Amino acid sequence: MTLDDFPRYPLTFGPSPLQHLKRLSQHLGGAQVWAKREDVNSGLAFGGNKVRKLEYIVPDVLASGADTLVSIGGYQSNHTRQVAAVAAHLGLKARLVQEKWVPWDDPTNDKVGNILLSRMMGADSRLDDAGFDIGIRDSWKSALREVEEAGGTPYPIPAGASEHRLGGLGFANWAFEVAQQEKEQGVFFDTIVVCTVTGSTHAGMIAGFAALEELTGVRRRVLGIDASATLDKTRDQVGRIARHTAELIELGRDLRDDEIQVLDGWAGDLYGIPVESTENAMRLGAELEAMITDPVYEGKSLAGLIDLVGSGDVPRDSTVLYAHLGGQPALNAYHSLWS
Ligand code: 5PA
Repeated sequence: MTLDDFPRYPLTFGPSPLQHLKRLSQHLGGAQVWAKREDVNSGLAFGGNKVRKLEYIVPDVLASGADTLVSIGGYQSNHTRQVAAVAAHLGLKARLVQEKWVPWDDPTNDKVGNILLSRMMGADSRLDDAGFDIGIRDSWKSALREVEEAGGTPYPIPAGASEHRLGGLGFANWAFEVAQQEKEQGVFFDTIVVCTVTGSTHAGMIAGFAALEELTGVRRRVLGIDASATLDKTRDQVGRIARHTAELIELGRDLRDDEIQVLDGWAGDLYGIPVESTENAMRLGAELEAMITDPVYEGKSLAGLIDLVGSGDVPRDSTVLYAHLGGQPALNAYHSLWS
């Protein structure tokens, strides 16, 4: 099967917009920086990267006859908010496990932003004290069991929809969408910068751009910026999902090590806690471009991009694409950064 053979259930507006960040590019004085805006990709509760992943998972949900999507994330998970949105859109129920992934003291952390939106959309969102881990959790398995015991039919969606057989397809397709937009707009991105935590966004891109390379012979750098602060786990998960997705779309060769690059240096010590470079990047994006990023994910990958462009690691004659994956609703719980 090639990518086109997998059914895709439309949840997005269509191709997400590309935007040349001219003022940021000028400020950095190096490569030209563009963004591809997954933060405005859908009308479903502000969209984001998970909506694209779910486009390839929903056909399997519908075929399974399930009535309840069961998923997991932190209190301010964007992923669980997007699962709640897709459930509402499809007329299904959502049971969400929200763990205490971030030791962030804001008293509104479990009340505003993403979790508020999930509750508004009718999701059964329950708090759990467990800390951050991108792996498969017992709390999620118990939630699946509880739905079953109550007579429901659960459909399991792991954290970030990453450890799902089809989790990488949404962003494998993203690579082809980029190539099409490049043709239409007369631009070429030699470098892609993307935030990575549970891994299937970056992994899908790796598989997709590898498939494009087979067709065109053109190589690009797809740089994942770690925001998990558990680098080994994320690196391992990205590699595994990239190889699995490459196999699924019949790439026909193994991935090279240089195709799987998860870069360290901008996550800080803990997932979900911004550091100085995060706040500076968030400020720069907002003040120069009115491009709003969050302190958990996109602020950290933007910080990575800023340093890579500023240091010349991404050379002056490059055109770099920043994948903006969404995440702004969590900002409500981080108001103290600006007050
Ligand atoms: C998330 C993830 P991956 O998990 O696919 O690596 O994506 C990282 C990422 N940017 C990047 C934003 C805005 C994200 O929300 N969020 C998770 C969540 O629970 O919200 C899966 C962790």
